[in-house]
Amino acid sequence: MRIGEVVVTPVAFPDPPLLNSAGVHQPWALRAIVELRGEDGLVGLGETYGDAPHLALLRRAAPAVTGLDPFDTNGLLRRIAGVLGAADAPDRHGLTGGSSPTRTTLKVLGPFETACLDLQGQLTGRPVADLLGGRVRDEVPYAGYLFYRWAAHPAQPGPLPDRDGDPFPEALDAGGIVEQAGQLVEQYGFRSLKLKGGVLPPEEEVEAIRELRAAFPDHPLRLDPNAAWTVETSVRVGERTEGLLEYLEDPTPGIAGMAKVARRVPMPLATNMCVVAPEDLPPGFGARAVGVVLADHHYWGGLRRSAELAAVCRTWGVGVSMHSNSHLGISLAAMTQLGAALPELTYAADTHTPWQGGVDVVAEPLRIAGGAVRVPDRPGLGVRLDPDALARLHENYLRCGVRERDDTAYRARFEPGYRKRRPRW
Ligand code: GKR
Ligand code: MG
Repeated sequence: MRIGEVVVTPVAFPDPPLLNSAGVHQPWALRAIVELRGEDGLVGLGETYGDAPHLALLRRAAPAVTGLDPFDTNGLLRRIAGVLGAADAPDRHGLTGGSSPTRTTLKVLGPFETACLDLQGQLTGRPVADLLGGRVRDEVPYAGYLFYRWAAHPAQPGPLPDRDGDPFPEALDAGGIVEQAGQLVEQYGFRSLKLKGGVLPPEEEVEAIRELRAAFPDHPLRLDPNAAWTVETSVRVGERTEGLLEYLEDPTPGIAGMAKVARRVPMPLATNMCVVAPEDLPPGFGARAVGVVLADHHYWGGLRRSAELAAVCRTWGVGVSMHSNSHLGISLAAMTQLGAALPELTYAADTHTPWQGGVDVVAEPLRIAGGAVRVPDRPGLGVRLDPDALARLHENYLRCGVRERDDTAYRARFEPGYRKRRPRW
């Protein structure tokens, strides 16, 4: 079977005003949905970032994928690398590290590789987890992802999403975060919690962790300020949260800074910012900068390369967790298939799913219950596209006016003078 047609569709879906060290989420999150249509009617699915520069590269790569055998993922990389050359799409918000031609190629490869594996699974009648070595678990645990947030997006020109899909109130202090955690734990059964930090002065975020610990004594906790702190601040927070955190994620920018912090804090440091591509592995691991890497098939070049990353981590005695950005159900299915097959995944994976208010492009999205997603037995990724939903979300994209994620510029519209500073404290 050959891939007969490649369709890349940008979509937009409502996103609440979640705060982070770069600013605040815009009202619409962007994704691109990749369909590899086989000559025999089968469709392989992939999901990735929808920002304009990335979208342009996906569209540049798409014709090169036509005619390919979906089992030939080495050929897929050759073809994509061939058409991209030294293209380098910027990572303006910088929440997943910087960019380079290698990173750009792997980021473009990701959704096509995932869609090829979906096709391979459908052709062989096996779930993708089987193609990745077989299941080591039947359900993949996810962490409840806590965000400081505004109550609602401020009034502004242009269409705003309906607030009905967003049942969460404002959270701008420790009390608000504990309340939000309660809501998420009750609704989804999460058994681990991650707080997105880098928003308030560090002492206030330490206080939120203390209150979370008091309210949820058995939940492993993590704190991720996205490199908002200096080395000294990171060390101080590390000391004050001793015994409270399973890991501290990206407290400070860069491998060198992370290595300095790692030597002085009691808990492992995790990252989705300083070790984000193969070229970062020798310096990052050599410097002992991190104890946990958050794998992410969207920028590590797909599911098999993420499994390879996990194997490298095992060799170095580095733990594996999983990173997420605002996403839909194809990504959740891909993360679940990967998580099912990774013996090295010993932490609950991140997901933004609860923030998407049930909006999706797949017909029957996988559900989080008891803090985990049951791995589907169906062939491939185990989800199929809902064409009407895809059309609606594409219509959102056409109407919403957002073409690139820029949390900093969006926040500055309401707080003139706001700018991203890393480190800030
Ligand atoms: O959605 O605001 C967000 C997150 O901060 C995201 O962009 C990060 O990439 O979740 C991510 C992380 O763990 O750093
Ligand atoms: Mg992170």
